[in-house]
Amino acid sequence: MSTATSPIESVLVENRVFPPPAGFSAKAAVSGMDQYQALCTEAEKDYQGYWARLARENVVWTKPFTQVLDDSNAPFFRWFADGELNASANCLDRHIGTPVEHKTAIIFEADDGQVTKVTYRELLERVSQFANALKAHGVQKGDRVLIYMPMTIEGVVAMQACARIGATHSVVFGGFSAKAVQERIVDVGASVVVTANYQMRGGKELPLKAIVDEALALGGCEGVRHVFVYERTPTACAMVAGRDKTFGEVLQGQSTECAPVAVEAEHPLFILYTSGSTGKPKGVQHATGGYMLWARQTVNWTFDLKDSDVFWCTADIGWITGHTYVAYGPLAAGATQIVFEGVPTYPNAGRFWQMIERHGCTIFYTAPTAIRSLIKAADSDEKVHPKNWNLSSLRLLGSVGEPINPEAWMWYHKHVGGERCPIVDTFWQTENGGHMITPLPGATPLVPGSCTLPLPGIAAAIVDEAGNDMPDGAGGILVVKKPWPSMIRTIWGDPERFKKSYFPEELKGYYLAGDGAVRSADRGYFRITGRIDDVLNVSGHRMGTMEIESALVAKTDLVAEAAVVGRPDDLTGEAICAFVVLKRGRPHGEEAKQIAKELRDWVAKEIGPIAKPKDIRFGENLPKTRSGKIMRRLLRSLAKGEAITQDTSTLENPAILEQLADTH
Ligand code: 6R9
Repeated sequence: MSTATSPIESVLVENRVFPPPAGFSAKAAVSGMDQYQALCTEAEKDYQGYWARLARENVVWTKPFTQVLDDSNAPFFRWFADGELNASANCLDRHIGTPVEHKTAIIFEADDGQVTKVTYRELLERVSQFANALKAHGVQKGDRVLIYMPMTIEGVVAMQACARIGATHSVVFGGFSAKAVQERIVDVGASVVVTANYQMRGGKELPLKAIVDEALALGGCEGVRHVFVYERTPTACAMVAGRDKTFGEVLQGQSTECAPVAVEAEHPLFILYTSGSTGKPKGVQHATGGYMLWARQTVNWTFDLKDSDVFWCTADIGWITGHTYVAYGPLAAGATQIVFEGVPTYPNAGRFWQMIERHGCTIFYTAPTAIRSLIKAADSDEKVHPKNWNLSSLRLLGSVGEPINPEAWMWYHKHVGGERCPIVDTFWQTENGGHMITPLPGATPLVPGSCTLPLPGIAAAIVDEAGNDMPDGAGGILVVKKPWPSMIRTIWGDPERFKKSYFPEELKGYYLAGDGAVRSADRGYFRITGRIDDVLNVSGHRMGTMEIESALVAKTDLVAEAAVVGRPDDLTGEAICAFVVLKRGRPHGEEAKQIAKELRDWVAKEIGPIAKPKDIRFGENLPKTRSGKIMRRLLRSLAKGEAITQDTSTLENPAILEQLADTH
């Protein structure tokens, strides 16, 4: 572990401040800093009492809890452990008999612009029917179901249906490869896979079921008894008799009523894989009770959700943001939300703005990488500039996934938010379950590029490598000092790795986020400075450098050695740069180009297109110390195209630096 935060960075002070609009504050869930402070004080004075209150207010318990935090086996914390609930009932059944029952739950817009709407009542019926289909195929409480679906109502239905019967879902993003799907099926021990024949993205029909077939053929997947296939398009796909069934087949004759199964608060609601600095992706396990508490509470606080809102989170259900702020939080809060199948640039880069106008979206939550690419598109083509659409329905904007640069923040504020919408820059992670550090739109004065302050009860702090607090203005390691209800419970099947990755001994038992951060000297606002481990953030997606290196060296006929680093990229935040030593010697010119392409395609096949290196450089060797350690700092400088100023005296073979600087 190393602290990447240099003191020089903290000199970049952003001093524009945007106080919450008065009209917004007057009606907001948290209407000023006094109220925010009062909540923080409540949490400080009686930590358990505070969380118990929120758990009672936000969650419908079938059996009330009497215990709050159990830290007897730290860091394997348990929350509300003797309470029972059902997550799907917390999203659907709770609204039955209230005015929300017949309210639109989901406005689905397909890739081609077709719109389908479902009410809460209809969603409950579809979820129940799907839950019955799972039960009829032997799925029981505690079984794992792997979901590999496009953004659709059916994807949300599949997740909710698992939750309804106490099965643990593991959603895999539709952009991951067969190999990645297989690894997750094996690790999680799935008995059923839910997928679609195809997915529609940007006017193209892309196979999903064929990738599942390929994954299952890779071996180790004997536990998979059934594959349910949603027929997204009329095009046929191969079906294995006995194993594979269409949604039509499995839903046939199933009742639209299914009693939700009450589970213990600690029962694993889902396992979601994410990249770490070492080894294979980790299965982050979340617990039902604490997660549901925070999913609903943060929708109410951070997004200030009102009954009249039309909420839109653009994240895919394959990521944590799509779990908490598409599949669970907005439903638990009774929101009307937009679910979008397609991509922001199809049929043109005005799609998001057009959809906001069309559906009267009031709260819009997206990633900086999307904003940056739409800025670029609008700059080069006036016709897709947001000014061409009526965006007056918007009242709040959000950002997630990576730091938002102040320029992008200002554009978002001006051209999308019409200078009237607060922007909530929400910092959090797969492991956190929900927002951690974020402005409250009716309370917090905003500073572009800063995620501002921790939510009440979240003990975020910045420390040095021994866990000592750092003064404001000095950078350090971001930690959370106290457990909180929606935190990761363990890494599925690997409790030791969980302990080592998140609670390293030298940090006094604090949760290690893996990011560097700095607090401003004037307001104590947090600014995230990026990962301090070997995890890259490319377009808001987490990628482990080791994962990509392993994929490259798995091309055993070609690659002898590989090292991967990130370099800053205007559009994607970070870009992947790979340094490769071939078995056959260093290639030049056309041959180098051709092999680089071959390696990129290979990585796409091993992991997924999002892991493709942007840059591939070839050398006869990698820069190593005499003891054989790869000097990654040098590689980072080379990737950026910087002159090497570091001490290279320990370098075994300085001549290779020149080779690796060459982008062919
Ligand atoms: C929700 C999500 C987590 C990593 C995290 C950090 C980066 C997320 C951010 C942010 C700065 C923000 N990150 N939100 N950095 N400002 N508002 O993205 O989860 O996919 O697990 O990624 O993303 O580096 O550690 P996940």
